[in-house]
Amino acid sequence: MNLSLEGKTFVVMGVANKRSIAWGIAQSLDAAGARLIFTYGRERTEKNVRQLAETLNHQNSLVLQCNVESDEAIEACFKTIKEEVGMIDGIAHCVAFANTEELKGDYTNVTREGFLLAHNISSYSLTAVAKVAKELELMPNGGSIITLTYLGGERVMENYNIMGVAKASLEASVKYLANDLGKQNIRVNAISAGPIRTLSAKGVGDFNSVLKVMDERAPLHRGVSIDEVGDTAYFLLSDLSRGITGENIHVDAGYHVIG
Ligand code: N5H
Repeated sequence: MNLSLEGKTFVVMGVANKRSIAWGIAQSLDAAGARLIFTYGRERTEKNVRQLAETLNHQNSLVLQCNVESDEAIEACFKTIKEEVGMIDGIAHCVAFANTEELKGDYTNVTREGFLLAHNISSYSLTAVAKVAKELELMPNGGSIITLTYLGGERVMENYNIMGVAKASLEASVKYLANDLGKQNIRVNAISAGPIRTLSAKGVGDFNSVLKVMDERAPLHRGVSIDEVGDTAYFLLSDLSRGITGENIHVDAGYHVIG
């Protein structure tokens, strides 16, 4: 089995800065020889993404805006990708959002608007992207799609609240999408990452204590890094994982097996 990703192209959605899990994924794919296309949501992250992309082995990455709240924007973005590169081999979907004020206290504080917003950006966006990739026949030779989730989608984790419910929806979508896209030999999987200090974790009051619990209780007695998630993404996006779809792999130092 060839470990190289040379000659393969992947779309990485959701790099915000050098701490982003998406950036860990990009670095692993780049080290394996892949060509990358980056998409960002907010205008203000474009410069960051371009600067980071310049540090990769593979130069001239395509960097495009993709507002995942809009079907038209997603379609336009992936049409541009098709025009520029013809076909791709996979997508890393690393996008989520919920209102900060709904990520603390009681889950029942969530509003209808906040509930829909979190589901729209954090869950439906995966389905919307998979749908467009299928319709545009972007992966004619088969492919692999991955998304990021967290243990709070499977069980109650303090403060995760609406994001937990959105991740549960995302994880269920992975299974239904795996079943649909399997006909085109496109695999769909999730990585459930342990807590990592990313932009998304910013503003989380007691993040230090969440990390401390990893050191104390996770089977490996430590936290995980973006490059560890990146290497699992590399595996899932490569042919090494060709028999795996609809799966959720925990890259969390084993924390999910602890009661
Ligand atoms: C149990 C926890 C702690 C509670 C933290 C929840 C984090 C949820 C993730 C969402 C995506 C964070 C989020 O949307 C924050 C925004 O309200 C405010 N931030 C922003 O607007 C920044 C600037 C932008 C760029 O952020 C986004 N998302 O676009 C979970 C943690 C132990 C693990 C964790 C941090 C999980 C996770 O899903 O990220």
